[in-house]
Amino acid sequence: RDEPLCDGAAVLRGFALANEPPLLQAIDTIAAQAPFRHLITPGGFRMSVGMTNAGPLGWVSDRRGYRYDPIDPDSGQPWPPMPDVFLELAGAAAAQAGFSGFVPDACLINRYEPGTRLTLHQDRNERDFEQPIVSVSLGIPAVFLFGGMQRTDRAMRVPLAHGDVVVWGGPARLRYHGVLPLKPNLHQAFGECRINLTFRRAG
Ligand code: MD5
Ligand code: FE
Repeated sequence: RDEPLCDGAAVLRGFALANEPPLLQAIDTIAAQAPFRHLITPGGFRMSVGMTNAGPLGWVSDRRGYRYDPIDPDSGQPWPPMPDVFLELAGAAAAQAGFSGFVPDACLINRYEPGTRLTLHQDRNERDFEQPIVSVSLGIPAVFLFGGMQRTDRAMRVPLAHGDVVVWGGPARLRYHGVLPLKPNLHQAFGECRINLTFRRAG
């Protein structure tokens, strides 16, 4: 069931399926305290992906740059706590892919609606690139772009469906990646959206 994508990256198909109800419930609780919002990039563009966070650190972007912040800038309060079901899922997925002892301190929650995309980028705001990143796809399917170490390297297209978990570590950790514009679709529990949980050890 596990598909190695390349050295350091593995797709665990359906790994999160058994946890669908508690994950959905936890996302609703987090979004009630820290609603999804469209952040502004340092270049002044509004991101089409809606974002919120859970855990000690949250990823934020504004005209000053990208960073992790313990405080939600919209509320002035700490981000909602990381639910146990998140910690357990991320730790179990990382361990299955060969990264035991993964304890994330940040969960970025990305909400994609039809037409929403994420342009090619690298994740490099974290302190320790030896730590893997665990990504959980929920809701309507998406096509993930998995590129190389340079933006212009040819990207693989990886379809990701509800319940799929990807672990990015080792040499895959700093590869360029993105998400193609989401096609209109409907998921019975998540509606017209794709939710991605991105677990990181940021601090
Ligand atoms: C998503 N989110 O589907 C993805 C999942 C983000 C983001 O990219 O920055 O919010 S995480 C995918 C990822 C992370 C780290 C490395 C690699 C992919 N990679 O080497 O391809 O919303
Ligand atoms: Fe990323």
